[in-house]
Amino acid sequence: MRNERAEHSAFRPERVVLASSARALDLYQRDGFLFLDSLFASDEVETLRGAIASTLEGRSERTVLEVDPAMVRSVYGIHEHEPRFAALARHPRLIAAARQLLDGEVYVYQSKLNCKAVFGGDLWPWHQDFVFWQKEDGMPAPRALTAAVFLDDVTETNGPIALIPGSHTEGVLVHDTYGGPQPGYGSAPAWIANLTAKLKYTIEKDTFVRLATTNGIVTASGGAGSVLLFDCNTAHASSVNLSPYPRTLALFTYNRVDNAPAAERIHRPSFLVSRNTEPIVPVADDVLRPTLRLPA
Ligand SMILES: O=C(O)CCC(=O)C(=O)O
Repeated sequence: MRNERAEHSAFRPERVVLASSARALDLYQRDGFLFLDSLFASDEVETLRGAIASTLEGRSERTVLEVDPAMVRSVYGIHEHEPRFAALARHPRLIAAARQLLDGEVYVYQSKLNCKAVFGGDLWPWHQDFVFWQKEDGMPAPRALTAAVFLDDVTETNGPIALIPGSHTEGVLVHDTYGGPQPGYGSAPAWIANLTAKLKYTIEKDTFVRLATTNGIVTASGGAGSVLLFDCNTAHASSVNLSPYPRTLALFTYNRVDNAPAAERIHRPSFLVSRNTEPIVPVADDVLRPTLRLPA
């Protein structure tokens, strides 16, 4: 018997250009994610790509390496340390989408550059994001989403994000908790288990098999400048980078202002959980155009 949902998995996510359209909202509510094709133009992408090398260069507590320490896995807090990423985090095209999909004012909860280095950038196992933010930081409700801005072309072989459509509708899924040591990370703080290929909370295998069998799996590939928005309860993962092409994503998690965790519940550093919960004031739409100066 043919399975309609599984057939869906043969296709990429449906693509729309405007996050504010009624069609976009319907897709997001149905699937738990939305793919915005070429939201940023090539000159805007070039501005952003100009910020990658310096962000990766320095090593600080915000840098997470792969088990192979020659490769950077992620750099956190990019919207607070790099003017071009600060502008992107407040870009009206992202803020309009986040406000529309979350139905309220938003702030940046977390930001990061995820590198997926050539020939080996490591995987992200199947997980949901909300369970981390609920358990680790006390986020009250699943009213957050992540915008992944493609700074490289994302293909089927350089580690695209894979998602299970409709998985967000089941809330927090049955999950496994890994509390053991993080191989390769020595004496790193406990929160490293939220950021590595050996994640603390992963979707339990039978639950994953049931969902993947009934709903299918889609991968979000597309050109640089495209944006994937996904709900904090959408099951997602990514594989290793098998290719000689980098896959760099700038990810911004937007949380609804009225869903900020209580300050006394937050113990992770501010580069993992932003303390500034004021509603974002968007910048000008052309802020990333090369001829313009970025705001201080
Ligand atoms: O960058 C990726 O491939 C996945 C990132 C991810 O799963 C996450 O940030 O929760």
